[in-house]
Amino acid sequence: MTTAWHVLGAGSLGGLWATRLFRAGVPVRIILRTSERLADYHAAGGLGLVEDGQLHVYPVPVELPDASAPIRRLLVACKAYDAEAAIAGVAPRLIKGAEILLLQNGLGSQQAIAERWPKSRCVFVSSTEGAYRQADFRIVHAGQGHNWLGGPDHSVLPSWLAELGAAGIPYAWADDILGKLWRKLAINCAINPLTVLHDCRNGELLTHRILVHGLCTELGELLRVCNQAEAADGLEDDVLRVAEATANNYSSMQQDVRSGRRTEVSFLLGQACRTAQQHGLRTPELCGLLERLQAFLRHHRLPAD
Ligand code: NAD
Ligand code: KPL
Repeated sequence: MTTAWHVLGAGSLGGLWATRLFRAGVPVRIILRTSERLADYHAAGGLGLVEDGQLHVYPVPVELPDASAPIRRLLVACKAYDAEAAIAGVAPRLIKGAEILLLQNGLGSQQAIAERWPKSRCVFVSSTEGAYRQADFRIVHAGQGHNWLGGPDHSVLPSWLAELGAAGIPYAWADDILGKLWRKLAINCAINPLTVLHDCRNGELLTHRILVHGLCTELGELLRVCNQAEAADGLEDDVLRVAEATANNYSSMQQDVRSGRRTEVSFLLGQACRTAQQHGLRTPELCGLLERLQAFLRHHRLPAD
């Protein structure tokens, strides 16, 4: 029998994955936090996905964390700061050797989870797809992108990758998933905090090249001391390319701040600064940026971690 995918976190990215898997005939179950959320879900009539302006609602089965069925494959699509606690809520149901796919941006949460559940097989995912919530259980597929998947221990290719292909989820296996995650983290560190502090779209950073250059220089040094030399190569050019390609967009951190939501700063710039400190590397531009960003967040009564 085909293994069911349990999806923890029915938000933007979790909804995008769950609906595509479900409509391809892959068994999927969404885990909702409370019976109130379960009632809201049934009232919404299912999980809606808007693609090219067209809404389709899919009756993806839902359950609570304390349901009885064992979990063999868990897709964790919560924010980085919620992921570990969310898994802990279903941990008694994880079978030995269960696969845990982690969709979180940044770094830090994945390692904490892999250490806490060593009997599970963690797969890290670096996603450049774009989705947002129009309403509860209504997801808009906003940007085409790609998903890189890989094991922290260079593990063998999982057999279920074909299910992603069948579901139209763009993917590739990455032998060097940590390099991919570090590269994305570095790009996010060079762009996202500045867009918050300057209250601007990504493209405006092209007029702040000296600031971007200083950050990219330190990020490149950090990647090299972390044995991620490949992720450091051409970083600044890539940051400028991304800022130009997404010139009219607001970064995800800027959107979080504008909507009064907690940011993932601790797993992005915070992680970069902590790692630099652990390696004894001085990164005054990055640390100064983190201090200014945290002061800004506190001033706006948002968590600074
Ligand atoms: P989101 O806020 O839209 O969704 C997260 C969901 O997790 C929410 O519905 C929340 O209620 C749920 N959740 C939290 N704790 C839970 C628990 N204990 N049990 C069950 N559900 C729980 O977030 P998102 O935008 O989908 O982002 C998820 C991750 O994917 C983040 O790390 C983000 O950076 C990354 N990411 C998102 C996008 C995107 O376009 N949205 C793209 C790339 C990467
Ligand atoms: O990933 C991004 C984000 O907004 O989080 C981009 C816009 C690519 C740059 O950091």
